[in-house]
Amino acid sequence: MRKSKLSLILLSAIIASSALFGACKPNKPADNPDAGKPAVKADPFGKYDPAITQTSIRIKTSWMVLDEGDDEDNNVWSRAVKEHLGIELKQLWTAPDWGSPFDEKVNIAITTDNLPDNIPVYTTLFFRLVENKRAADLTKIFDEYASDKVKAMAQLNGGVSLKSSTFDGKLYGIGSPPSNDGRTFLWLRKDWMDKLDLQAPKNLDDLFAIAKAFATKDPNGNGKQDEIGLPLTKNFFGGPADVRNIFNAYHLYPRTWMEKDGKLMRTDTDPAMKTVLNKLAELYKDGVISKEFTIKDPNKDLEADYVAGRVGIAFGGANHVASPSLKGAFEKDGAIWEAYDMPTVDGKTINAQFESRVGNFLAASHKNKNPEAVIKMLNFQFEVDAFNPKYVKDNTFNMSPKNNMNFWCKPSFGIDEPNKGAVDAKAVFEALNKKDPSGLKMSQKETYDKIMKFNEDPAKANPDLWSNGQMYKAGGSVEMWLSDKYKDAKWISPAWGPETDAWVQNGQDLHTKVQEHWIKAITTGKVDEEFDNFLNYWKTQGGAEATTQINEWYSKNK
Ligand SMILES: [Ca+2]
Repeated sequence: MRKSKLSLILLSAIIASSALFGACKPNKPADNPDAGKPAVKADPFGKYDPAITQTSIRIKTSWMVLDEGDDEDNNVWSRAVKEHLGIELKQLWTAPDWGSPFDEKVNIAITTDNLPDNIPVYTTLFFRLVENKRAADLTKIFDEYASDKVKAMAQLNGGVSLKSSTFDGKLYGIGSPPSNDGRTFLWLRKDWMDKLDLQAPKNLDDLFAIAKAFATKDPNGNGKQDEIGLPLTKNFFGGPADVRNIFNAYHLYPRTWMEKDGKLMRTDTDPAMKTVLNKLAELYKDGVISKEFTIKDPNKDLEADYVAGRVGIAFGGANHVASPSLKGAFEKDGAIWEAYDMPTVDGKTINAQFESRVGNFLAASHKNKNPEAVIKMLNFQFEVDAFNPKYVKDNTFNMSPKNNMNFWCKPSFGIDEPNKGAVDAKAVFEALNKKDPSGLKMSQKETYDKIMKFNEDPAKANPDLWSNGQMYKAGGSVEMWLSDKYKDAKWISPAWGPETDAWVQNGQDLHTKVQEHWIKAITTGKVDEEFDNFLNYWKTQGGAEATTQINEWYSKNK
């Protein structure tokens, strides 16, 4: 990357002077008493002596209670950065919630140029900081001071962390990339499959045949046709039966932007979507999709249907078997859930769909005399989050022994290693295979212990132990999740940039409109007509403008 070359050329003069002069001032080697001396290597974990002060800001809601005697300026995190980095971390102010109180305070601080040294903010606020020239240039500082862990995080998802924080070639912050390690599996009730003599689905038609058998052959054995074949909700996404998997099985990625012929296009306007809508309309007509899906509560009602033993198909992550719906069905209806590879339209491996837009950013004030301290605190936070034994002896950085949520006091709140889930699962899975938990972190050891307990007597296991046992058994969802065939099976939206004005204005409405149009298409079967209606709405109600604007951005930021 260009910053690496630049920093090599400018190394000696700049390292020595950056701590003395604010980042806003030009570096003038002639004024620098250290100029000409050998460069001191930047230490990502070096302790300031004497200690320096860094101010910050944080959200502090009424329910973010700390142990008695602790407060926002004196807590497990502030004491640790003092001890290990020589940084006195002081909160300039707190806000009682995300959104309006926090945003207003940051906006005022931007206007009056009265920002803290360490600035953890989210999207719009970060862009405003940069526009108003309140953020320190971290280009060289990041290169020199960011730890390997922080740099690895910054490379995820095509380097979106730094790309999103770079303006005119200069780095003004660090973004937390969205996670891309999750993966949705097809979950089926194995007890129903066995009862109806059904085999694991090899292709999509097999899956739809299973759904039809579940809906029509009374697998719950109550003599009534009360089962739901393919669960669907009026929200389509989220909840125990996220339908995204069906679209992804056709290599379609709804509700985001994709590249077509070198330009960005809203995926929902792709006529290929009609293939899936036609299939869903057919399943609705055949009674495989419940006629009540448009009126039921997407979460509460569907969960009740699972628990009551009326649903045998679910879509969710490797841990979905531990969700209230699936675990509840085990507990109340004896459901045995197994994870399966989701079949696809052409037999190719399914790609998991991920967004690329960064939500949370960390910046340093342009007035911060030690902008590298912001990076050092982030380095430290990543070590603690990885349970580095040099800094971490117990779980108190997360939860106090009195069960208070200490993690709210993280100096760079919102910036996290996004793919912790797979890292934890892999550690536990490998420890189980080796029968050696000695290398596990505390939270991982808890999971390990549950599975060992489950293995002692699976027949007597409670639902919590059972669901963990299902996940971690040989050939279970965790092993599938970590398998090589899924390593690169990801689809990441190319639209990593900020939202456009047109989208801010009309995006929510267009989003809602997609749902309305899908519901109409599925329930009436008039897919072509409804799709054209939607396209017309899209073109005239802000969608065309949003497409033009995002492509203006894309042409400069591909
Ligand atoms: Ca029945």
